[in-house]
Amino acid sequence: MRVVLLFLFLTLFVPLYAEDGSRLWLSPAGEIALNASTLEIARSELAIIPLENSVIGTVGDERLYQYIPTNELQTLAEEEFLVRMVGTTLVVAGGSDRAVLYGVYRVVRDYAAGKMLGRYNLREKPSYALRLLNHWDNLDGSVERGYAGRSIWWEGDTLRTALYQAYARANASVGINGVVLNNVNASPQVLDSLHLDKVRRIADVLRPYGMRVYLSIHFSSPMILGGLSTADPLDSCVCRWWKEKVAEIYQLIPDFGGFLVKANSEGVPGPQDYGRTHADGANMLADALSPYGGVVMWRAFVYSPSEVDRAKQAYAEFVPLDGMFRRNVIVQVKNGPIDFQPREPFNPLFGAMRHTAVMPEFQITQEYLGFSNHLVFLAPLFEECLRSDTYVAGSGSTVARVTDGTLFGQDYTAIAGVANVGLDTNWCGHPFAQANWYAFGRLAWCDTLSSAQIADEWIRLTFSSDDRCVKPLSQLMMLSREAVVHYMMPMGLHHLFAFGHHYGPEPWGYIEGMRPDWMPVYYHRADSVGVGFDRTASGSNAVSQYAEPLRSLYSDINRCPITLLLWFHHVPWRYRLVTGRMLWEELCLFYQQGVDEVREMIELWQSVAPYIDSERFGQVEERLRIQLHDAVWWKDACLLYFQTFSQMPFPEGVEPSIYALEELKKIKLDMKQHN
Ligand code: BDP
Repeated sequence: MRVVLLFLFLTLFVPLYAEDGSRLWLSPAGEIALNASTLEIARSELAIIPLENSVIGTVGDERLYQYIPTNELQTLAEEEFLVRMVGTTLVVAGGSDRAVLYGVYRVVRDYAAGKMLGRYNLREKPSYALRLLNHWDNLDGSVERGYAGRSIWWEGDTLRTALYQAYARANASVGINGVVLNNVNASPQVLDSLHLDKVRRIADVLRPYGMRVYLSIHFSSPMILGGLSTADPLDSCVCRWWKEKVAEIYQLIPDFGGFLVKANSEGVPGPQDYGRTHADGANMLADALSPYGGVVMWRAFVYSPSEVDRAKQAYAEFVPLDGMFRRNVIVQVKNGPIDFQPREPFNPLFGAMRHTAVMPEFQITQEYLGFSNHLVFLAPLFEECLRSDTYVAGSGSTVARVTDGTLFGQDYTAIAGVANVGLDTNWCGHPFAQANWYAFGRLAWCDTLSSAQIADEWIRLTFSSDDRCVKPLSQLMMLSREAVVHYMMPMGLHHLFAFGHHYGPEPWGYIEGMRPDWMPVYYHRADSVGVGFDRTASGSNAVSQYAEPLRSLYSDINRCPITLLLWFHHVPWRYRLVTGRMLWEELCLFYQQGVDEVREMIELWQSVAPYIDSERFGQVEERLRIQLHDAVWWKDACLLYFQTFSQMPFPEGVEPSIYALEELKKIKLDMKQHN
């Protein structure tokens, strides 16, 4: 008997796992029953810490009042928690069960990262009310732009209960409270009874962790599923169809979160097919959802092949609709005006719609960032966007503040990240890609956190708390995003990717008859004079969508930040920049710097070898080698191609190319994805 108990104890509490990455940043979990309540989960998580005494509960719990003054407890917002050490008792109080769970995860994180819990006194609430992952998962089990295996939700018929529980735990540990289970390019079938039943069963597993489920919908569902002859949002039969569908969903899932909608974008149907607006479409769905407290997240990722600069189109379509959306509609806006490029200026829609809830959408999956081969820590990219000052209500009107309710007091605040999760054992493909999931969650919880702090936390939880490991690793991670910008698309260049898979370089990309805005030459506009997209008043005038003083700053070739120069200007090859160098020289040096930075990342990784298990060490090392190979490939491809226009040699300090342009042009990777 004793042996059995000991064995049980060991299997429950001792980390018997290999370091295969499946643990993520979490401490090993005790067994948690499927029907456990949120507070039971919180208690079980807290049990890993040797505490003399602890009290956890919500404001209705009388025991808390012995420790915490009434006014402090009664002012706790729904998702707010308070953690305090009172004598030898750790107190975690929350405005709701899930707030308590968030408080507990905060303490567990600190404990696991080796912090002293002695003088706890903190109170936290999230920056955004809805903190969501968007899975681009198809019902056939594939994942659009997914690089970590098949879909955890839709691959096969099985309900992967233990996996969903682990997923929910990981999300709750950083405060993510919602998940869209299917691709924005949605199949109408997700709303049939078979799939809704699966959604119900998934929701049941996620619920105790404070997570709600949402679905992407196909705008023509009433026709395809319901047999109607139209999907016109002003048609009464269409409205009724959606109302009945929504009622059916809430019957199964009483806390269903709502719909995510991609409409009239990249060829998918939408209200404009019937001469209606985005607001008409969104409001029709919002009316169906509002009796149940559901929301509509309506995406602003719209552009069509026209004469108008793609970067301007979403703003032009959406700003005139400001104030016309129902209060439970949130317009979901990608961080930049084009499409998740290594660097873009912030999307000018942020701050431009004061009477509409607007939410940022980030991409955690590395569609344009080397898939799961390249190590790119994305917190600096997210942070750069959130901290960008839009100036729409004077200085300090950051993207974070115009979206999180601080400046405009929206009823709903939300933020979304396109998930990088799949069935791979380590969830995300690259061991460091987990850090991007973690970082998204942490920034959704607190939009003023610094990337450096997030890196520090994640390293301690994932690898080691030894400073000899934390410091170099943090340096490596903090270097990585700038490195990828440098070796792929420095100085504001964008969309130089190979058609289809978006992995390697194809700056020469041009296919007769193809949509121009899906081809690199549309974006870089290289010619014998120079390179870059003129978006000033003499060009597309996209600068006009930014408030002053940004408009003037971006318009001025000599003051425009060098990081965005070619985004806003067509700059002559011999133009002398403020750095004293000619554009051509500067561009070459940036590409070289990117390559050098990857070499530096490799050295930093090697320096932490003694602190890392051999399994993950080897995986990362192998991928860093691929990254270096790819960095050189990017440098050679872009510089050799641009050289055909600039007609100048590489400046001193730039390594000669090792590939020939004609050779590079022949590379065709077998990766099937559209545009
Ligand atoms: C692009 C992707 C495409 C997505 C689209 C979107 O290439 O796969 O469907 O964005 O966000 O980045 O709708």
